[in-house]
Amino acid sequence: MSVDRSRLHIALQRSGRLSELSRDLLRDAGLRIETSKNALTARAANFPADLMFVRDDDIPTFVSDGVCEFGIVGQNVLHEFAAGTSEPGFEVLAELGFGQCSLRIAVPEREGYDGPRSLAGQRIATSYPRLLREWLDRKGVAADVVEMSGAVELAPRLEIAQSICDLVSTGATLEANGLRAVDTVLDSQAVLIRSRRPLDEARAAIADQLLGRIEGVIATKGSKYIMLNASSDALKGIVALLPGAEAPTVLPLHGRPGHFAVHAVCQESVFWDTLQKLKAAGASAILVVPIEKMMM
Ligand code: PRT
Ligand code: ZN
Repeated sequence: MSVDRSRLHIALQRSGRLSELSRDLLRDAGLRIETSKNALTARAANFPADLMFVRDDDIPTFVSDGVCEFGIVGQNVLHEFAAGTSEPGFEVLAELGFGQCSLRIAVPEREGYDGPRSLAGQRIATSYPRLLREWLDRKGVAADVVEMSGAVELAPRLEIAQSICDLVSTGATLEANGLRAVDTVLDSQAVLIRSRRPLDEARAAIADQLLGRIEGVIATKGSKYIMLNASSDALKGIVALLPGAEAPTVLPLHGRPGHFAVHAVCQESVFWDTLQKLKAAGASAILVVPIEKMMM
């Protein structure tokens, strides 16, 4: 596969928990991506970028080596990779708000746990040996790390280890295996990373464009546009109630002296109880609308 150096290259997980959400993010950023089921690469039809579909574990290497300028990967995979390198060849640009999970220590349900020192002298099975080792060192605990590439939660039952360190989201897998989470090594979500290798001017401009769009998508997801009417004496209290709104626009209402329309972008969700508080503070005709696109 030859790499076209006039285009950007973005490494995404080929198939797994992050695949669809990563593609959705790029689609929301306006990239038209047409893929066939088993394709290893895809071209954005309307933007100078190619996607490379790889195993998530390979994404930090691809980006560090400059094979791909951008990548989307879980912090768990990224930090495990970085723990083994002196100077990682990537930088983290944004947290993406999906793929949330935690790397947790879990012990058999009936075992007691009195903090990290309870693990001293144990064998702990994990697919994240470097992160676990760093955490144990930070806690000053001497324990054996047993590396497994999968099915870590079976280790205590198979007597390969006494406890485990594995990713957890709902906790159902731990429960099904008679384990309980007792400590957290890392909280994780998907992040956008960028290679530290310098780009020529033309591609640096494309990279900035892509980044601006992705930042816009992230900002849009958590934001709402809110409109309401208020009298001048209620204005101050109402503006203070608007969640995450900076500098709202206040416009006089035609034909209603002393009354104003307030428009604001709220950088947080607007819940029903906020609307009730706004109403109680004197707001009327309250409208909350989704934002489709945003560029800061
Ligand atoms: O083939 P490839 O190497 O690309 O994929 P993979 O099998 O290594 O990864 P994949 O697709 O399972 O996960 C990709 C990324 O999703 C991970 O690196 C995390 O960043 C993130 N993620 C989010 C998770 C989970 N949630 C998660 N629950 N990754 C794994 N799990 C596992 C967990 O370890 C448990 O065994 O899913 C199982 C179910 O979890 P519970 O707690 O909901 O029962
Ligand atoms: Zn993987």
